[in-house]
Amino acid sequence: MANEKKSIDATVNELLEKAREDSVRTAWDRAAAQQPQCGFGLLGLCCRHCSMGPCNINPFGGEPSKGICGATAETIAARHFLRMTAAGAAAHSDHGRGVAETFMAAANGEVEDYKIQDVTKLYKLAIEFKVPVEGREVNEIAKDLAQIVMNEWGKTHGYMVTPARAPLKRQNLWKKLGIWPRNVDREIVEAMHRTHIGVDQDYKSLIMHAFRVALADGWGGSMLATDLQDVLFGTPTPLATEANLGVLKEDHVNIIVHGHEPLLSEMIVAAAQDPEMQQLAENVGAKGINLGGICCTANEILMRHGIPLLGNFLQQELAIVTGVVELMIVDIQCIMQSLEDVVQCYHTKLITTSEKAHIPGAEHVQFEEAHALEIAKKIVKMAIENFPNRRPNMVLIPAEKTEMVAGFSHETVEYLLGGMFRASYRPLNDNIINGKVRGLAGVVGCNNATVTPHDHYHVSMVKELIANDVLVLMTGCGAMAAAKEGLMTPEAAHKYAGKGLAEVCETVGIPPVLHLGSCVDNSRILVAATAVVKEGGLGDDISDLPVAGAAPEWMSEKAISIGHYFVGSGVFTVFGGSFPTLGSKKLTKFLFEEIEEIIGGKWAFEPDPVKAAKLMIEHIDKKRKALGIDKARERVLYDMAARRELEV
Ligand code: BF8
Ligand code: SF4
Repeated sequence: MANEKKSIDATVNELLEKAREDSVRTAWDRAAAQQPQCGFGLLGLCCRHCSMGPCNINPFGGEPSKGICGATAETIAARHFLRMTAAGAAAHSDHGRGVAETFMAAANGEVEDYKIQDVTKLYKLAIEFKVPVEGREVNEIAKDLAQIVMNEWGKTHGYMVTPARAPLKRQNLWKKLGIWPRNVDREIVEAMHRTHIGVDQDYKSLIMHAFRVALADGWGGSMLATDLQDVLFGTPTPLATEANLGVLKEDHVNIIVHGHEPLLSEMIVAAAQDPEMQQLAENVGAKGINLGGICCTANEILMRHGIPLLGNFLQQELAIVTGVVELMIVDIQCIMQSLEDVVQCYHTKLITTSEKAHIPGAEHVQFEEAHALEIAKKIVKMAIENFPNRRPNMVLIPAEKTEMVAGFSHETVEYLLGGMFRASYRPLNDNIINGKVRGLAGVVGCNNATVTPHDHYHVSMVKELIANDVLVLMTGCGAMAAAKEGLMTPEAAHKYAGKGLAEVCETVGIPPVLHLGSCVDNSRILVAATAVVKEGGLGDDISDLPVAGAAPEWMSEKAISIGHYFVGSGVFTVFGGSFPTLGSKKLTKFLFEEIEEIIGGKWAFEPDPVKAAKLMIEHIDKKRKALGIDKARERVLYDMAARRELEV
């Protein structure tokens, strides 16, 4: 297939051409080699949970209709869905645990390179976890808080604390349904138990437990990861920077951080800015050190330091194909094993750093929080020393780079809307009520080499939403797609947004598409949605709000966990690409229709991004009608039409 079909991002097509010339195989080549993919697997009808299997179910209704143990299509697909949720929740939450452990070490004074930076957020958390704050030193409070917070991963009795941030009505529903999570580890362990042969064999019960697992992630593990990262590294505030591979610099030492944990990338930022390192770079003939990020760790250092975004998931191999990357440092999650093959063709060094994530052939430099900056400097030095090995005839830096604004934490949005001294979501609620803002959408998730052209689905969906006055909140690789397309500048409001949304964005000074951070920061979307509910006038639960969620190019199990906690929070959520339960009609009907009666949110699957956006808008309008604010919007539209007539 021609390269121009692979992505809407010109850097990708240009570098795929170069990859071919350099005899480098990429995810797109391997995706082609995998065709046709197993239909049973695609439909969720393959089970390998015991050694009597693998068992496949005939999706057309003939034989085999059951696994050897008697498991039905519903059971097999639901077990698979639950295991995906558990793996996704584990990935997010184990990241969160790492942050909590570092927070505890920082509070205990055991790690000198990490300090508490957002004391206000620390106090807020302390009060929430009932840690006394009056007249106490910051570190004393932090020590007690760390001790208590760690229990969220594995307390012996009781329930998780942070889901109580949800609107009261939602909390009561979770209690009534018995899905308020107990602790992260327990819910994930129980998911593995339930999905073992011969345990939970009722698809509805499996899906309800999947809610409990997903809520432990979104309202727990991920939420605490975000909060504690903000405490340690600062809560993001808006800043301007650039996105795409054009930010690589030919005359600089280029270092890429790739993965997820800011514990590592924050230290690399500090090390790269160290004057001693800058001097070393000059000594080898470079003008300086240029740092960029791939995947969610990029979003972390973008949000807090304005470090440019190099690219999203499917650009990780291509970044190396530019031939100007001295070193790529990775930690956990979404790191392709193929990177080790790609670096063989260039001078790039690939460094793994996490005890949990090794790649055969890559050099491993174990990251330790107690010596964080020292190790980061060692890695930066390795990059500098590798600069003279660059092969000038292998270099191609694409021209594309796009200006963007990022750094929209829940707190910042509140300040921007209401002002520093009366931070409030009131102006947003008022503009939703008067119809200038039709509703809100969270568009999140990955890239997927089987969903091409890359980035197209994110960008088309988001353009359709903002053109229809829906304010879009984004995270993860989707956010990067929108940033690269130029949708994250205040000017984008005028260019792409509907009149109502554009007016609001221009008044507040925000883009129509807000970057809220990495995938664990989807918790910021939950907090923002709750703040809108609590502000008043738009119902008393998230499920009453004119909001919708989507992941048009998802691939990671984390996306399933995110989608399921969106649905579990009362949000209509539509996925593209493929959907893992389609082989079971009953289960799919349960997730796409019946679940709404139970939980207030529901799933949908629509691979066409514009049609998916229309489904989201339809849902938003349904909620506006139920709230009795649909007329307000019609009036606004009439006014606009009338104005246009006057102008003619
Ligand atoms: O956690 S969006 S490809 S990088 S999984 Fe991975 Fe998907 Fe990107 Fe971030 Ni999220
Ligand atoms: Fe087959 Fe049942 Fe074993 Fe799954 S658990 S592999 S359906 S026998």
